[in-house]
Amino acid sequence: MTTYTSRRTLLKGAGVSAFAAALGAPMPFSRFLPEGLIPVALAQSADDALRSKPGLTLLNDRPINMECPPHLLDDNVTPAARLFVRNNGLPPQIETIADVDWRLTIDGEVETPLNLTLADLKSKFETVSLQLQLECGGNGRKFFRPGASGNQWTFGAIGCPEWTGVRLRDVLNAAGVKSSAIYSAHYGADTHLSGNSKKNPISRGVPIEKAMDEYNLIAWAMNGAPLPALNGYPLRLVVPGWPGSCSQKWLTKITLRDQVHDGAKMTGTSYRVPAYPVAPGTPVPEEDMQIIQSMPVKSLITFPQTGARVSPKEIFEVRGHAWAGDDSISSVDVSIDFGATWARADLARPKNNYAWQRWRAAISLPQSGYYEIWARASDNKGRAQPPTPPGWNPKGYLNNMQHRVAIFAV
Ligand SMILES: Nc1nc2c(c(=O)[nH]1)N[C@H]1C(S)=C(S)[C@@H](COP(=O)(O)O)O[C@H]1N2
Ligand SMILES: [Mo]
Repeated sequence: MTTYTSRRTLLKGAGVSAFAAALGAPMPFSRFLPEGLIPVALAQSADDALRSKPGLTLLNDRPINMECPPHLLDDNVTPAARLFVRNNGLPPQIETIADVDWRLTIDGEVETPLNLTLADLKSKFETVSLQLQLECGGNGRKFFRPGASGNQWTFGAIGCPEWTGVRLRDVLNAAGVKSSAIYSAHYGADTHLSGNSKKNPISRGVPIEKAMDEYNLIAWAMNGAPLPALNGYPLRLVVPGWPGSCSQKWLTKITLRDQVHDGAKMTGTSYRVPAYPVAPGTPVPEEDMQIIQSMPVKSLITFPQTGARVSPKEIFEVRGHAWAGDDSISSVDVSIDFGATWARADLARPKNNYAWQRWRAAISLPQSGYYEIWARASDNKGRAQPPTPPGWNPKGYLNNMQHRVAIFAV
């Protein structure tokens, strides 16, 4: 058979088998699919994604990446429709997922490898519900100078829903963690953008001490309902406090390893930052990059919405959330004068460890004009949010600068 398509543009050999698996159907003409083209049926349309999460901002459609504007994150418990989406590949098509066939494998440095159904997870382990923050390591990337490639997240790659599942620790203990286990490796059912079934879109892990933290969940529900398709249906990890990338979606396997995991997005500049401060734009040798662990102290102003109008001297409430990775919040302060003076906000206790904390302050503006409200959270280790992006790094991670909203007194 002859074709007019240059062979150079065709996927090599076994390349597209992952597409066929995700489609649930063979692709008789797969050898002619030009490299870089994603089957239409798998490239979930941006319209569908936005319909399932109205009001979110689409940053990329292949793969789908969406963030939530801060004023839509005002709920104490983030609704599923407001939780951001960070996809590195193509999610499994929800129509092709049969819950009864879903398996979670636990293997590697364990006494007894496990192969668990969803029913096994629900019946053999204690079910727990926890409100846990999930934030992308690249949240705030847009504000670094020089900029970094990748999704240009502003403030909205964060959410704090209530998750239901079983403790990762309980499942690992059931398999029997060997003393040789030092790191976890997480695998999901999504497909690499190339369609190459040998490549994972992302496979990250955490040191065994973090993996055994009692707050990590293998979750099947968010806010009492099955996980949304875009957020990992039917099963995902939630490893709160660390970059969201540790929380594998569409979870199929956890391998315990006797070395630091080297899966996709564990090496190079992925989720790693220089071990020492560098001047913006400096090339950093790979051996000087270290894996991000806890996310830094941060806060959002969720009310009022930026651009709001109030009357001079009118007393109104400002509120938002604050969180601090593995740590907790000690105080939140607000300013209406570009940080010259600060007033202490009321701070609520978190629902549980790793849940964000609600803060509120009553303020007024002295006379008509333009103001900004700034919020600054401090953590229990005495670290506070800076007014501008901190520690430049090649991929633009860990930007915990203060959130500012514009406000007019008229
Ligand atoms: N299987 C899989 N898991 C994944 C990802 C992915 O692309 N594939 N993205 C990770 C990243 S980078 C983040 S920030 C979180 C985002 O979770 P969410 O999309 O539910 O908000 O999922 C993580 N888990
Ligand atoms: Mo992420």
